[in-house]
Amino acid sequence: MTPTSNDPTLAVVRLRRARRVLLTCHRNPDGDAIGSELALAELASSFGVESVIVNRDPAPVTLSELPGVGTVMVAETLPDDFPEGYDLVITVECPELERAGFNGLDQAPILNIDHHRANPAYGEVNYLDEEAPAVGEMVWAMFKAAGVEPSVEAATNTYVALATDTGDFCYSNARPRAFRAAAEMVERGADPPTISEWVHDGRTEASVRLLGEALKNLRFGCDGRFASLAVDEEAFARAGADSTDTDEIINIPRAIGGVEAVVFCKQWEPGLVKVSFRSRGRVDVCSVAASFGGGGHTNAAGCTFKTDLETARRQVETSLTELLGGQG
Ligand SMILES: [Mn+2]
Repeated sequence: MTPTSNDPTLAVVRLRRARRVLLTCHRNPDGDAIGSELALAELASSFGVESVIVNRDPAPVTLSELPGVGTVMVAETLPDDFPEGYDLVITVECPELERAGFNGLDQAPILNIDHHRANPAYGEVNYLDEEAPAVGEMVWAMFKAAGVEPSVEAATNTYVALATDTGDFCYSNARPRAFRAAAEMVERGADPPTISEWVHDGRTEASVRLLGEALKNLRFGCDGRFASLAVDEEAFARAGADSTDTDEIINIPRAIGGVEAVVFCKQWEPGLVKVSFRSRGRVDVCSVAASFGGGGHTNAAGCTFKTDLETARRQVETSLTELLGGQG
């Protein structure tokens, strides 16, 4: 029986015991993943614990202003001194260990920190809280449990995590707990207008061109209750875009009146389709993602298909039709 708790104390105790930690997160990291990693690195350092952040994929350019983001390494394989040089791995929101995209992570003890549904607690210690609005909020709770005063940088990074995962405090996970943590982060120096500018106004030209490509084939289902978008390799090439340019595109059709769910299918390498879902209120897109082997949260989820773009798109559209049809 591995220790599993939604209380930050176990995680704090385990981190304190470490000497050198490898921090990593899921592939195609978002604001919650990167912000949480950076804040965890600061917490580790306050304990005198060394840490190295290694991710499989680069962060989107909208996160390039985050304090300390320059220390995040991107690599296809684990560092040469792994596992010998480390006595702990921390996985940040990886509902399965494979999500990190590295082989051999389990050669060191794992502290598993996540707020996704159905994380199987694969770590030596598991700090899991499905009710948490963001992992950044869970990391913030670790600072408090440890009695460590977070710096402006930690407040900023955890605020980025929280603001991006709650859709600027508009998704259904924007409950009092999210606002309480946000208030504390702002008290500690996080600056919402600056952060909003980083996250929303730091887009690349390529990402806007990719939006144009995606909108060309916008279609609807269930009498306009869901919208569907797709971009294939050629669209990525025409836009000059890569996997880091796909952020935010899914939120555009979500703003259309009457649309309750959006699916965005992306194919940037042959035979592999990444699918993202967003929804409103009680429309549970996680259940759709999970039926295809993915996961996430009620209003934001994802899955992967090993097939061609149109096949994947048809399958998820059929599932969304069933989901929304069932909810009448
Ligand atoms: Mn998250």
